[in-house]
Amino acid sequence: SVPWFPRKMSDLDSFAEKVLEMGEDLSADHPGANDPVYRKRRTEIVQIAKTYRTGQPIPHVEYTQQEVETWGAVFRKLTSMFPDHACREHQYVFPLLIQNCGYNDKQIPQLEQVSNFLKDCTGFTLRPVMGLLTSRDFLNGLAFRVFHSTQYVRHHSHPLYTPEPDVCHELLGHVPLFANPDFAAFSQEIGLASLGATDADLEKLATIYWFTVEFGVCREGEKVRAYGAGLLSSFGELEYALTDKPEKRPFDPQVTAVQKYPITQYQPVYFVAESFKDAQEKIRAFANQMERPFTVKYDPYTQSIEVL
Ligand code: H2B
Ligand code: FE
Repeated sequence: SVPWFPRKMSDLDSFAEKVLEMGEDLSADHPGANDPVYRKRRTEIVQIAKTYRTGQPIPHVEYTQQEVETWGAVFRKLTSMFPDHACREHQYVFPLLIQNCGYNDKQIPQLEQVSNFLKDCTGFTLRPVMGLLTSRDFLNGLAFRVFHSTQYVRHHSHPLYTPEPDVCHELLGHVPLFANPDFAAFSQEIGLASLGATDADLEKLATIYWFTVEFGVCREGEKVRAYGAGLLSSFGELEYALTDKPEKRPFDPQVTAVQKYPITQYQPVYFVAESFKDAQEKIRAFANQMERPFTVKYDPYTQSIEVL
């Protein structure tokens, strides 16, 4: 039988409290695990995601001075590297985020303002999330051009490190690319393929997501540049990924989907996309050969999925 999947955007409301970990609890090796003040603050911020429902504006978070300083350290470090490491689409959008969304090192941009900006660019919106969702729920959101975004900040003891997504990773790594029409279409294509997919196919799509949206690199003439958010939000791996040390293979969904990867070390292999349009077409072809007894189409007027 076909796994349940959301048919309309408001069906995503059912994921709100279904977090895997780090929603209200932190795993033992998290830098903030033994800091009660940090944990209390996390609990406070994730209440927004817990009670958020489709169509509502995302409530404002009044970030503390300590949180803003952590963001500032990440912002300064990464923005110094973007000119030589980020793909051209990221570099095109970044100044627009500075102008329109209050991106700078003195304040943390608010998800609501960023979401409205993305909506104008590509129809993507952000939705606050308590922590990690299952791969299925997370990818299903992309079918609606909805990106689940954390709103809390990593622990201040390690400003340049986080074992999980935080608002710095979302805003500096993911958001700029979702403003690009080709990248938005590519991301939605992965989301559409995930709707009602078998567990085996879902695993493959999650791996493809990992090697593209998180750790993807793309060709720019002679050079290779980063477009994956995991790279764009990690100064160490961003530097390393573009050297000759790791292997670079051409992006090919059939091959990429079964590549093994470590999650706590730098990647030994990266996949190079020729363009987001080319990558989207390849995902569509991949989806067509999946075992799924129907096809899906997104209707942007009703924000719902047609099943054919
Ligand atoms: N959940 C959240 N909240 N953010 C993510 O970036 C994320 C997730 N990534 N769940 C998913 C899993 C990813 O690792 C793939 C699709 O499994
Ligand atoms: Fe991410």
